[in-house]
Amino acid sequence: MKPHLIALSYSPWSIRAKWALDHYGIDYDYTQYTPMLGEPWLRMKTGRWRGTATVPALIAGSLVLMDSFAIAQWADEQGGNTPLIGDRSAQIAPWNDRAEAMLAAGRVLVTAAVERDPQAILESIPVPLRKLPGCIAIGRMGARYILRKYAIEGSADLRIAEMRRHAVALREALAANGTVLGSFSYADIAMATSLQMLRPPEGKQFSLGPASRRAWSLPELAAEFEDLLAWRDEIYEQRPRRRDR
Ligand SMILES: N[C@@H](CCC(=O)N[C@@H](CS)C(=O)NCC(=O)O)C(=O)O
Repeated sequence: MKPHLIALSYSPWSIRAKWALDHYGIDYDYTQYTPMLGEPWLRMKTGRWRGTATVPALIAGSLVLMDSFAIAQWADEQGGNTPLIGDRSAQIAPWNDRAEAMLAAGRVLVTAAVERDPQAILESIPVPLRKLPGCIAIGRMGARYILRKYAIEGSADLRIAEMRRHAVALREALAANGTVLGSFSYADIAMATSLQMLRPPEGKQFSLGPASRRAWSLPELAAEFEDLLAWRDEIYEQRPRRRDR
């Protein structure tokens, strides 16, 4: 039986997992997850009845992985292409932590921006449900649900400062090596996907409506780190994923 990936097509965590699976040419069944409404189903599929349930989630036989880095490590073990992790796990893990911190800070800002914008809420609702009466109110509940589920301490300024700190570290690593660790690895994938919080990539590999695109943008940070966004866009282009779903 094929592995089954449950993911959110536009979410950077899910993009990392898909990127790793696609790098090794691993075929998998895919289910698009709906935040909040889909959670009981996600818990049932994964057996994760307690604690936080997140996507991406990969089910491969009796194995259930609910973390993008764990999914990438599993994909790496399957082999079939130049390793993204291989024996560099110890060097990659701190970059994965940086990427997580950047995304956690950015998620609060992005979700708050979506919650304020009815058009962005509408774009986040699965197409077949968009005509239902009250769908914007349900979507807004979904955004508030995410804000509560992933609440972190501190002001918006502190979050921006946190993101800036990691972006500066990335800039220094790239200046020294061209890639985060000297040759392309999962550290590049983790950091490149985190830059989505500054400005999402363009192009047909990445479909996001105009209001969502606005919500997913921090113009000041983006202007400060145009060099990193150009690096991100280049590796997205050079290393296209097989699917955007
Ligand atoms: N450490 C996890 C974090 C994943 C995560 O935060 N996923 C969020 C993305 S916003 C999610 O599942 N959101 C939907 C929800 O919580 O309903 C990973 O790397 O996979």
